[in-house]
Amino acid sequence: MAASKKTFQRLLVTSALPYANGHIHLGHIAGAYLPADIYVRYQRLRGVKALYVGGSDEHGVPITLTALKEGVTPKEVIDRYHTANAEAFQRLGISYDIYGRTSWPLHVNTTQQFFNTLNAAGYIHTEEMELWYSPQLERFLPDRYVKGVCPKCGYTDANGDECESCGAQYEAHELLEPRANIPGDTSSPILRQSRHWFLDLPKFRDHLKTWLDSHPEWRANVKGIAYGWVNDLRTRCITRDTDWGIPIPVDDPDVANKRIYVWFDAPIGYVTNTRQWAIDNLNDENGWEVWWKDQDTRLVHFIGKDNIPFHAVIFPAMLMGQQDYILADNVVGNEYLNIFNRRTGQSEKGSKSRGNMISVRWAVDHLSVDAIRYYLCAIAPETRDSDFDWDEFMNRYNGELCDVVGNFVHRCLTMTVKNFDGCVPPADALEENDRAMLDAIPRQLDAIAEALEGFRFRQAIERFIELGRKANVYFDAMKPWVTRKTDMERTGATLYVCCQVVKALCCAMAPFMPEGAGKLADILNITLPKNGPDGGPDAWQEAITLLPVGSPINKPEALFPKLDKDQLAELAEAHERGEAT
Ligand code: B3M
Ligand code: ZN
Repeated sequence: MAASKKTFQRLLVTSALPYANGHIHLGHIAGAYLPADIYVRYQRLRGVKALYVGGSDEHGVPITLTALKEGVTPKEVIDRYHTANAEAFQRLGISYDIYGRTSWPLHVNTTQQFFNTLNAAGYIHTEEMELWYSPQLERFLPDRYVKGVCPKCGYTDANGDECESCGAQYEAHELLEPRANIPGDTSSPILRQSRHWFLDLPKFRDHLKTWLDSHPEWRANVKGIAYGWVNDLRTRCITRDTDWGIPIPVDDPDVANKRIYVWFDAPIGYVTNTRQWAIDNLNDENGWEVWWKDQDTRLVHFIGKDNIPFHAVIFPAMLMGQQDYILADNVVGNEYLNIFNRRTGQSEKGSKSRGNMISVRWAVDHLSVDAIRYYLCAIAPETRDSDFDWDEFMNRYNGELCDVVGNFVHRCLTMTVKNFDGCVPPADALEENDRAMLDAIPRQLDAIAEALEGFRFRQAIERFIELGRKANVYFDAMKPWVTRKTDMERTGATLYVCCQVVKALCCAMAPFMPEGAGKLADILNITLPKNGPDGGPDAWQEAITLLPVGSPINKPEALFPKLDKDQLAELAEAHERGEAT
């Protein structure tokens, strides 16, 4: 039910563009990045023409506020964190085809084209509005520059026009007890008139509804939020009083100290980055168009839940207004990964001020990439929030990936190398048990594929482990270490079957644990195809073709080294001391 009904020629996957104002952390990864990467790696293995686009979001108040608080320029902030985050993603094996930047000059062009097309078609108009203004700094206080008490729920750290606590949106003047959120500004904000550009979202109501109705297979959280918005569409301000952002491309004296709102330009970054990818890789300025305008392209966005309205309502409306763009076939919205505090025994939100976040750069310095990816996929916050918990990390990684899969692979390959001269043994003596195990391989791979196609990543990785469990049951029942003493033919048949399972495990683990898969492929002397955006052979099909008798097997090394208790305790304590950010 979850997979698309239509068949497509190519697949375009995006992950939300994180603000380049801080280090990417495991909460981000579990939501929008790892699932997308697993999905793309799987599709590439299947030979699908797939392009995975990401990048930094470099505009908006999150950037300028960080710059202000750190006493540096916005440019310094984005350069620092863009570089750091691109590297962190790469170290974690997030396999973008391009990791772009919304500060690229090309992005000004794409964004202004979007704006102009919408404007020419009558979807943009201006309105006068009352906004908070600092008399001391003589500047407007957009978005998070002003804080106050939420008029709906009383939350005391609410933003100028929306409350992060209850989700309410309101007019600036409704905010209670406003105060400037700028170091050194002690004046009381006042309301002042400013003219802004608005996107006429209600004009897209019918089109949005029809499109949402055509996707009953989407996750419930995404549909719920999207329908909520579509049933209550309002015009939306798409400019701000700031000098950091993309200039408004109209001839009007009022645009001078205003820029396009970050949430207008950010999703257009997906298009810009595709354009840049085509220029860099195809040397073709128009090479991007097929990815965004051909009805045979399947577009899938991976995001965290706070980004759902932008990807399931506003950006689609902006695309509809361009006339010739495709719309997303799925918007995979994830819940949050919280942190389990071992001292209090409570789950808590990851937050900068608490210092409880675990950055990717710290994590990859201290843990193996496959261990991180395994655990985060196993607890992915798909339908509800989940907790990062160090004890669970160790138990699941050691108990599942190491003990079930790693151990089976090691036992099988060590015995094969020792007893059969490093070659896949002859299979002359296959019996019913052996055939049943061989038959289970394609069924289990199908089950993994079915879960992945349906964006159920937790289930997919469970089914992968299940193949390992079945293999262990088989191995223990056949007792090759016993039969070895009396019946080499029987032992050979058992290990022949086990080698086939190992080959299937190698392919099936590749989307989740690419490092382990690479090592195992080397041991088995097989190559997993490195398919790119042009597609290629279907390695998933290839995975169920049997390794021929006599194929060479190298001496195995441990794929997934176990974590020990002391090591884990040290990491958990460093995390508690706030050293993992
Ligand atoms: N930068 C918000 C975030 O990082 C925003 C996403 C943009 S996606 C086009 O969650
Ligand atoms: Zn509120």
